[in-house]
Amino acid sequence: MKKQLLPLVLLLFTFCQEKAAPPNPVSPIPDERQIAWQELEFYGFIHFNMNTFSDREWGFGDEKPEQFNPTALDARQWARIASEAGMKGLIITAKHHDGFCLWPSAYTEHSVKNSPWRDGKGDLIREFADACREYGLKVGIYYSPWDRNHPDYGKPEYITYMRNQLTELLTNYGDIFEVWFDGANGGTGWYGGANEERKVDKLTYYDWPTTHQLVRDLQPGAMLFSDAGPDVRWVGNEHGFAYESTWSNLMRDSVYAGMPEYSDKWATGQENGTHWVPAESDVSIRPGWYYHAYEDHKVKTLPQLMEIFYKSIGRNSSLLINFPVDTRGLIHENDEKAILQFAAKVREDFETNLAQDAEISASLERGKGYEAELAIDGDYNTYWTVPDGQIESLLDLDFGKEISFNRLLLQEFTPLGQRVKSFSLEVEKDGSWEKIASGTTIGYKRILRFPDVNAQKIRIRFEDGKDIPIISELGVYSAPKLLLAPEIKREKSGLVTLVSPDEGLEIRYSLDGSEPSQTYQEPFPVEKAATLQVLSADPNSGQKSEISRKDLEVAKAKWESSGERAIDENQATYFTSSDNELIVNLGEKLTIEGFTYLPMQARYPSGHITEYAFWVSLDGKNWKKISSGEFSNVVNSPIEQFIRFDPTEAKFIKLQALKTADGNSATVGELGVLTR
Ligand code: FUL
Repeated sequence: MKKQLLPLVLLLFTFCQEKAAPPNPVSPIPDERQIAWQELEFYGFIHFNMNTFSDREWGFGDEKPEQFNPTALDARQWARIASEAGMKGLIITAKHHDGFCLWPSAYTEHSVKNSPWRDGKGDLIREFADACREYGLKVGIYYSPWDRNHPDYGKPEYITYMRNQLTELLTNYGDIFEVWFDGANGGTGWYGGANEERKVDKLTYYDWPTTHQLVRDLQPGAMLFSDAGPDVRWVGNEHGFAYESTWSNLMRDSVYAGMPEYSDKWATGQENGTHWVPAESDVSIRPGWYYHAYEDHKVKTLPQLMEIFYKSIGRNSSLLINFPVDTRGLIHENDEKAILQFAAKVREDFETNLAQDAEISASLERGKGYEAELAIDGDYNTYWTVPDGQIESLLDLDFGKEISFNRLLLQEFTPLGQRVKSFSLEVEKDGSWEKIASGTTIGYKRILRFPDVNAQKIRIRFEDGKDIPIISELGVYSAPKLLLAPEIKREKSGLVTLVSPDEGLEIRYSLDGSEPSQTYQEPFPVEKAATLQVLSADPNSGQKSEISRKDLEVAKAKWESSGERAIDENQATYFTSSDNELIVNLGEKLTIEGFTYLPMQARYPSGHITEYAFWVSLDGKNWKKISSGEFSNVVNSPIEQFIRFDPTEAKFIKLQALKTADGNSATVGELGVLTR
């Protein structure tokens, strides 16, 4: 009888045991506002304003309100796409550097009220806020401190103007979740007709403490963004990449918005940072922040977007992806497709947390209320931790059988501060532990990617930290491979490299237009014209990507020209011709049936050829004109142009620019010939 009672008594004892003492926070710690914001993780930017119509990135300030005229504006379309993509909010450029206001501000004539849009009766911030709320999205405001339109910019009067406008924006449109102050400011501008350069002291001119207090008074829940926070900081680049080690702690008093050394010195955050100012990674889905038709073919690819996801959200940062809304007032079809594919792939990668079915145990436990199980209960607010002083500790998972996985996700309980400085992942192999991946900081969320590994037992080793680890959640996932065709690269010599979209895939190719069957091992030379077909295959599932085809031309190995950068097979470089000609010695006599012209692909295009003549020669002295005409839509769509003509022999070729789009010297991204 006694024997039977003992376990019961013990059980009762454990049950009645008091929760162990909670761990002490490690400062700095986030405030309530920051804790709530942290959960959003992913939200969107809308760059839509005067620049959309002037086709610029930074308007000068001399634009006219009449230019602002979207033909089919629908803020509900933006909100629908953002919410389908899993974004939790949107931030709009209420006023950018050119000073035009998307709302009918009482303090300026330079706004929608003097534009033809909605007969001057429209209020885009109202339409935007209503659409966001309809789709359950939070509403954010970008307001440029720099104003290249305003006559008073640089004087104290302008600060009053800025605060008046902020008061309008933060009073009339309901709750605002983030106010975005751009660090880019001061410089040349129109300034009411003065047309001059106005430098400001970025540290003192705006009297930030007073402006911040105004935002606090009007919108107590809003996060204040700038390079220096105070609530959320810029990640220091516009690629959407946080750092291997990303601290939410920042030496906030050493930093101010727009300081030149910010990116190199401060953007990573600091282990001993004095204030909690987490990072936000901002990036546009196209090269530009604003819409330019000439970037329609440059929307980020799925592999690029996934890289951004893992290097931002996966590295203790929030992610802010920008849509350059087009002149219709809509998110372009290409951008919508890209963001929805991205969202689907993120969902797929994190569909099943394999850790949730595992047996979890810890080398150490703090006591009741802090058990290892709490790291896999799906509740961020409960956590596993250890007794004080035990910084080095282990979490073990046993899946019950061998499983395959390639992602590890960890979350610290940040309300008690960021702690972990290094950790590693080990798997059990024949009774001993083998390290397969490691990381430094964790913070709110850290995701490690590694090649597929099979194991029944894994161990997470917390090696070093500012204090004991406090782990809210842990996830183990098997992300399906990114089954896209490999990228094809070719050098001037003819050497072809195939780049896999993901780890662990097999790549196959063929050179005669047949089904790709040859396994790719290393770069291979292709000197003659050939039809290259490639695909990726997942050896585990047997699934294959679609086939991608590229018609390769004669290699440019023997080609010589003073415009080397136009024949180097590198799309990122270009040649500028002072005499509007490009002559190439092909190094051998070829029968050609046409040529190709790739306009320069750099961010700010110049010298796109719109009218051309094409010449051939056998000796480089006597030239024969073979073709002339126009590259019709090259400004809006600078994709490769194909011109065909009757077969002709050539040892030298000459591309002559008869006209360029902007009158500048002709530029050539790449010149090629067609022999088939
Ligand atoms: C930068 C600005 O200058 C760009 O135009 C854009 O608004 C980006 C988000 O921030 O600093």
